[in-house]
Amino acid sequence: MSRLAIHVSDDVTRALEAGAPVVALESTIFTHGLPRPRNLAVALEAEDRIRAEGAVPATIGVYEGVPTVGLTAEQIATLSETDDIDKVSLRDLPVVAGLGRHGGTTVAATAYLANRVGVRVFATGGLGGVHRGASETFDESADLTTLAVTPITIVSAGVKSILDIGATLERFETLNIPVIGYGTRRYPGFYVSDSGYELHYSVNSPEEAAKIISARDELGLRQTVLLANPVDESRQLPPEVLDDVLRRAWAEADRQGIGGNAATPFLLDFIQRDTGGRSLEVNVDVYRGNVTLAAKVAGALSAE
Ligand code: PSU
Ligand code: MN
Repeated sequence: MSRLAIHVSDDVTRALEAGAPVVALESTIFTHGLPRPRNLAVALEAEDRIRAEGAVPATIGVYEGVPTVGLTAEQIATLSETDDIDKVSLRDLPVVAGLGRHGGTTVAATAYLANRVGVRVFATGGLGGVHRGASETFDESADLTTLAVTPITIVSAGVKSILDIGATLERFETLNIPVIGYGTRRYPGFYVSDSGYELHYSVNSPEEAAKIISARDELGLRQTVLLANPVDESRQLPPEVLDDVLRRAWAEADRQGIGGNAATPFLLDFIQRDTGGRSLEVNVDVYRGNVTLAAKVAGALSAE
């Protein structure tokens, strides 16, 4: 796909030319991850938060077949309300673009498009990774292999809670993807501030993060730098609540014979209903924190 096949909004183009801070946002979070009508509100609020930090938001998705960096509010609204919209990882991108369809881009596809046009920082909620039972099913997110060849920085609160977190951290290591805790040496567990796994490195400021990112670039390394930003402990889902709901959600999925691609929506929906919407509020809080930190890191990078 030629560079010209990607539409970049005027706002984002100007910011990139000026070396001003830009933060990429994915669209799967509002096309597939969050329920309507909250999805649209969260997507637009994320953009406002980035602007409030003095950066330019670049929400990324596929609109009528056009991979777009910097969707308009109207386009975001349309995508957030489209039934059965495609979830677009990297392998889906040429198909959805070629056939002129709408699509919500995953972390992998968003990182690819952002990096391709020169956006250096990307905020999301949770990353894809290794699914439970992957040693038999081979079900690993293409986020992993894409981040191994995409020199961007992603702020997340860990990986999706339903994944095999230990196995995912092993894959990050194999793929040479650095994982840096922000203000912590514990890997965050998305809904909870500590997944139970330790990290080798942490930073305490956007400037420190920017130094690592610049070093990666100067060394000519192609791997994403992952900044792992935990939700504040006072706002997390109580860990015992998460453990309990995950156990029951997995048991119910097994009982109903739900696996493969159907497992994620089933499990996330189970967690949301079972916690009476509490997990949704934590999900939104997690995202807010990541968006704000990403804008600060983008600011520190453009000040270097
Ligand atoms: N986290 C969630 N819900 C989601 C995702 C993350 O709580 O839907 C999305 C992200 O866009 C991520 C993608 O990149 O799921 C990974 O999906 P898969 O495992 O199919 O690659
Ligand atoms: Mn999969």
